[in-house]
Amino acid sequence: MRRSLLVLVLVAVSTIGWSPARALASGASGVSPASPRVQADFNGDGADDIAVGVPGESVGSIISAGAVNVLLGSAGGLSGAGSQLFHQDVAGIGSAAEEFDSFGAALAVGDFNNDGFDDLAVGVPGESVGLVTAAGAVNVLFGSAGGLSGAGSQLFHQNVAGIGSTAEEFDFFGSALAAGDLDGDGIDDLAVGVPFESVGTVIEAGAVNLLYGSPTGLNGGRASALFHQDVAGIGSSAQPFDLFGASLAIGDFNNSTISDLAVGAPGEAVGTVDAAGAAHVLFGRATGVSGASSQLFHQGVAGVGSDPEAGDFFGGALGAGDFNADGFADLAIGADGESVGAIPAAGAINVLYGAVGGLTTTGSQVLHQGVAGVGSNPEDFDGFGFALVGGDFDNDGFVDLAVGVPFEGVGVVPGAGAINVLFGGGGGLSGAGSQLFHQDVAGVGSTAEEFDGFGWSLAVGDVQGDGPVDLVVGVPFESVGAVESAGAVNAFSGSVAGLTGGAVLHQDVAGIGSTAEEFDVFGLAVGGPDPQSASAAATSAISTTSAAAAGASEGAGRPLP
Ligand SMILES: [Ca+2]
Ligand SMILES: [Ca+2]
Ligand SMILES: [Ca+2]
Ligand SMILES: [Ca+2]
Repeated sequence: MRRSLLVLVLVAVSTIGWSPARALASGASGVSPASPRVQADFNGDGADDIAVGVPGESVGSIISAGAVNVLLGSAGGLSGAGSQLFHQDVAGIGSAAEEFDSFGAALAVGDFNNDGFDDLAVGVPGESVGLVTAAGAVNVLFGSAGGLSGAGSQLFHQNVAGIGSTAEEFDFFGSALAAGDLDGDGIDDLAVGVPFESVGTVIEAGAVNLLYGSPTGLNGGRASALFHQDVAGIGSSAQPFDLFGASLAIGDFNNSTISDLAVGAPGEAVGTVDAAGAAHVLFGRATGVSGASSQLFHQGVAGVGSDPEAGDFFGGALGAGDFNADGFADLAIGADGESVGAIPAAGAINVLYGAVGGLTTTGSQVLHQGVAGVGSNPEDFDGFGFALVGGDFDNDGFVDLAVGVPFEGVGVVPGAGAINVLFGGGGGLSGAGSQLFHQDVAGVGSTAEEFDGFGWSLAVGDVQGDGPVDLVVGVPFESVGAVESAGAVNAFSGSVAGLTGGAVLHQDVAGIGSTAEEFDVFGLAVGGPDPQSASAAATSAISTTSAAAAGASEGAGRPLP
């Protein structure tokens, strides 16, 4: 298969969180959410909690209905103690568990009803709406002193009154999610990626539904909005397989005090170059988000490094954070299909910095494993940049960036996966002092095995409640004992010295609901509260989210190379 086609297939499968192949392989969808608030957690105890998507989970005998395990933070770090299990057959949660719903393929955390407890949005991209197969849906679970529950939960899809467009087959609404306050009313809002939405007759052009928070939850106040490339002010135009909405991130890129929405379109053709990819910035205002003055970036725009090439999938993952601590949020854009020199799909990221007026190409960077200080080397199909998340891991006031490299070989073990951690500073991100982790690094639990997919998904939160931001790495194809692709997550702790390895958590760990079963793909998506908000030194009003990636972040059923 030609590389570009291969990558396209990989991306398509990985971004949707569901596919027919998923029953055989597993799924992929990546999303990490955030909300601009200090100490955001579901039960309000001061330690951030982490949601782990298990979209391949069977509910009873219903295969790949999907579930979410919620793991609670504490001074000792993430553990199974007090954890919760949710799926669509839990009381109060809308719809019902059905085959290939893939509940948990994407996750986002925010306080959507402004009661001080974080709430959880769960993507269910394979959900059928009425008789419409895989139109997709989102369940919203609300937090309380007792943690998350099904009580008062909300269910959204495109046939709900007020939500734009209509539910159509294989839209996969809910493939990517991001939370943040996009209208500055102090209440978090939810962006929902619908990358396979048809715009008019243009198939898989993609769209984003934006639901605003209110004291009564999402969609209770300001009217929801629908965005795609044919909306006035938004760059380019809707073309087949643009996959607009495959990834999402939120940050205040123009430092206006109101957060803005970054949208990846990794399938975007640049000129005649297919799937080179693009990323948009839609600005938040007190009147809500609109296309006015929006920005469009891709490789080939003056000042943006590298050139657009087929299958780069620029925009397959996004990670926001103020890497240079100047008050303007910055954006890392994954291009996991990017060739480094002659090395295909080694992967790279472009970093664009915030300024008055939004993101600027001034000082922009291209970073990959061939850059000085960045661990490992670029190799065929590493997929560097498949998942991204920002967090101030060393608590120095500069947001740092974790980069998933889920297909990295470790020694002679193909596809075991790795992450590179790049630290922020006055000059922005750099390779200086960067860290490289995989499961054969001392202190990191488990062992690197073929196609574990370590680094497929990433989430951050101050799970210890001690200041430095902590990291959770999804390893969805990890075998638990002899159970293949049951999936696991590796926890890391932040400190002034950077990250160190911690617990390995999966469904056979005491306290964690259900049991490890084949192709559960626990960890295909992970979600935590706002990375920047957990750092007192960081600027306010920044949320970070990484979404599904290409060849890999928030997804399922992706065939392994
Ligand atoms: Ca809430
Ligand atoms: Ca809001
Ligand atoms: Ca900045
Ligand atoms: Ca830092």
